[in-house]
Amino acid sequence: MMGPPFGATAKRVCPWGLAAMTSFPTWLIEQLRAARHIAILTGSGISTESGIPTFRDGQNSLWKDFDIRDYASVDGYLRNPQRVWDWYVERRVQMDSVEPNPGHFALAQMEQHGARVSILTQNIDGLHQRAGSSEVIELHGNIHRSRCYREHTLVDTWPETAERPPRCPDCGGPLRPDVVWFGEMLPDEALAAAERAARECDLFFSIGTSAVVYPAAALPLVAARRRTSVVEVNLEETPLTDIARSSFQGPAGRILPELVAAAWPE
Ligand code: BJW
Repeated sequence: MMGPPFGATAKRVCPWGLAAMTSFPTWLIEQLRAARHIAILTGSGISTESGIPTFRDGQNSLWKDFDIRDYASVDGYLRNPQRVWDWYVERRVQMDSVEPNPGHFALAQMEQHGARVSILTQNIDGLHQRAGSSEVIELHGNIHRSRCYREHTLVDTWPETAERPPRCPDCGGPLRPDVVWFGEMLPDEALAAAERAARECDLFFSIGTSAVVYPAAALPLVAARRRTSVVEVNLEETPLTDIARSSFQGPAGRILPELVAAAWPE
């Protein structure tokens, strides 16, 4: 599906306090119904209605209380591996205690209408898989796995030992969560698959991400450069809003089920 030329879109921004039901432009409903491949970039904003905090925005965000350099960087880990390990254990327990929300389920439902749906997620919580999405590309890892800091060997669980972090069963090196910190490369295969999806899809969504962390933030631009329509769902404007063909301002857990219902009424 082709959108209007990059940068020359007539924008429809729907401020969230105003309408009880979102109204969607006809072109979007038509493209959703006709799409053969939909690519969807998600960020922490889609999981926040499940009870998981975002990183940067607002009163409940993680980095209001924690310094990113201490927790999401190799330097922070090397300075205090136990502090970082304990923080991730706490977050993993919290992520395991919540459920996918209507936003996750709406994206999983999109698959039931014939299109391939590639979820390109920056989230490490596994909620898309739990909601039933079948193609989930994890760009920043998954909190349910750990790996050896020294040899990168993957360990499928988080061993419970008195020592924190625990030791790698193979080489005795310290374990770390299998997530991507600042300054680290994203997993090659995941990034290549996400870039391919952004290039090849005929409709692209960016949902619940501030769109400031690269290279994930470049994925919508890959799609837009090929004149694929980019649609954003977020509580607020982001650097992507000007590039998106439509930007819907409101909670993903409300807007996405409304969009699916508008495209495929029962
Ligand atoms: C709702 C909502 C609701 C709320 N409904 N919406 C090019 C240019 C500039 C910099 C760089 C560049 N290339 C690389 C860099 C450096 C760096 C980077 O991007 N820095 C920028 C911040 C300046 N990138 C990297 O280091 C990456 N590695 C890399 O590029 O390697 C190559 C390289 C190496 C060395 C040098 C140069 C290149 C790695 C990035 C790893 C990010 N890791 C984290 C932590 C993961 C593990 C963990 O969870 O602990 O990933 S950081 C954090 O940010 C996390 C997230 O996945 C990521 C994105 O955040 P997200 O999800 O967008 O959250 P927020 O809080 O920012 O936004 C939430 C949004 O939701 C808001 O907009 C709300 O409004 C909205 N929202 N409720 C809808 N209900």
